[in-house]
Amino acid sequence: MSLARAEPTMPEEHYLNSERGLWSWLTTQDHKRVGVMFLVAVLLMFLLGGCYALALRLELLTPEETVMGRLAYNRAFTVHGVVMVWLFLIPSIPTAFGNFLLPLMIGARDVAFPRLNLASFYLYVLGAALTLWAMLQGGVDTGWTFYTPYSTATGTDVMPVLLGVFVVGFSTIITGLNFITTVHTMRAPGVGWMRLPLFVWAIYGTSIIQVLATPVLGMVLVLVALERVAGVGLFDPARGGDPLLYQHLFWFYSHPAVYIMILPGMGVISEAVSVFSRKNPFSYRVLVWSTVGIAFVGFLTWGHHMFVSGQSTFGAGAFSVLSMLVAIFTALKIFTWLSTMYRGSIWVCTPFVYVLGFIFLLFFGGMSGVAVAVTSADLHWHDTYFVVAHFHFIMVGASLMAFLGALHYWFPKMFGRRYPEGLGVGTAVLIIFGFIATFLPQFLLGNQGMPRRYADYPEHFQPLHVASTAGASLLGFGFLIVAIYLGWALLHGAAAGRNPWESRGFEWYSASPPPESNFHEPPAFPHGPHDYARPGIEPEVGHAL
Ligand code: HEM
Ligand SMILES: [Cu+2]
Repeated sequence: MSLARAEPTMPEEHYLNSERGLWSWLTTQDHKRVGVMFLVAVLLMFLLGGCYALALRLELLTPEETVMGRLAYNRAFTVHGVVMVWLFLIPSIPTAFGNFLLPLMIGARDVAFPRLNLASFYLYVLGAALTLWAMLQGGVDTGWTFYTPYSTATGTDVMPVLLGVFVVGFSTIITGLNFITTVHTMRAPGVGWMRLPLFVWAIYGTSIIQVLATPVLGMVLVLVALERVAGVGLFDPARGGDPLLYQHLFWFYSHPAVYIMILPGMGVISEAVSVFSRKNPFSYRVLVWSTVGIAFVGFLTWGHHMFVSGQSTFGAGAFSVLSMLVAIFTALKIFTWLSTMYRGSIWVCTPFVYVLGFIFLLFFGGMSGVAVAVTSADLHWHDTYFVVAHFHFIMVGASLMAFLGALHYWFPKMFGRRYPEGLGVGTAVLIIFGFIATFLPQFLLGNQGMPRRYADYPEHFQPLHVASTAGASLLGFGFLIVAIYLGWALLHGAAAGRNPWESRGFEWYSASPPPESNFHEPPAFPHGPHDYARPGIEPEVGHAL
């Protein structure tokens, strides 16, 4: 580092201040502003879902009633699941970071359809409002999966939730179409397919799943609604229907949907591993093709949610083997990330701690996935806390780690400021530790036979539940610290400069925060987005503006 280098400064005009006033935000067509609005919205949903999570853990502190009765518990876990899955995890990384970064990362001025992008945000807000309205009406007790025939029979207010999730689905489809079109048509000269940043590949793969799978969800929600209001008899055995038909349709969407939740996170990690090891990815192609592979095979494994539904031995075996295939693609990614780190010059900063958390927890969650994909083992674990632990390891442990990693990695780009690095690293460690304390005991609980979705339990399960609740408190405390220091950094953080991580990624070619038009001059990228090792190219020095 030379002494002559100037302290970074904030650019005078950027997308945050180019136009002022609430109205200019609400009517904006700038993908960056839409991304920031989505970020605020999904963070609010995360806060809400998180409060419910803490309430659930509090109830489970003692074997008998602690803070709520059984009916209230059913409604609380439904709100928690619905909000976390449908309103937080599925939209989070694509809508917030995808919107903000995708055009910057391919050197484009905006997404292909900026107005549609804004419409997608309003559809999301409308859908979320409908869903949450049902809560005010007393809540719903179906769980996030809306299994029939219970969801068509329960007296709680299911209709607004179905409608809300249906509308959010439209938002997802529109965003996916917009991203696919953007990647196909708006890449700057020189940004070929095999030169796309890995995050863009991940968002592209996710968009394809979103566009192909979400309509199935939309249809099944409409069918449940029809069953409720008109009693058409598709799912209700009393009317000659078949509840298994519901489960097939639901999981035909919802298994691919779990990859909507994890693929974008894998994209974040692929970027960050390379930057913070200062190395090219061990194999760019493996990372790309495993993304495509996961997007494809993810459609063929839905039956592993139905091993105990009486499906044929052949069916169960086929779904079991296909599930393992997805695990192989995931393992290829993990192998590639670790090989990228191997002998790299590792820079341990906040996003990198989240990267390590992600890889470890994905590995653990993935292995437990392989375990539950073994049909005979799943007979024992199905509908127990073992499954709860499995999907939380992946959805919270991995997807959420990636979300937090993305937030810390791109915060300087989005807002032009830095947060306190030491506090960031310390809190990341605390969060990972809190996470493990929360969910590791749940594997043991499940294995001992603790069923999911029960408010009360036999006394001998209590010690493990207490451990889990204690972990959840740590986790909640960790998020609170993150909220505080990021909020502080937003207003008072030091200027970050254009490229504080000295990344080769294309998004760092623009100022931080970027100008309204993304780049001051039409971008020409002299190297690939992960070219750290090519001789003759010095790492970008990005401290000055
Ligand atoms: C990588 C991302 C993954 C995510 C986000 C994920 C998520 C989930 C979720 C949400 C559930 C529970 C659904 C419910 O009933 O509420 C679940 C269950 C299950 N997962 Fe995963 N999973 C992932 C990976 C895997 C892998 C790699 C496998 C197999 C190799 C797998 C196998 C299973 C099986 C068999 C079940 C059903 C268990 C049961 O209900 O008895 N998962 N997963
Ligand atoms: Cu699945």
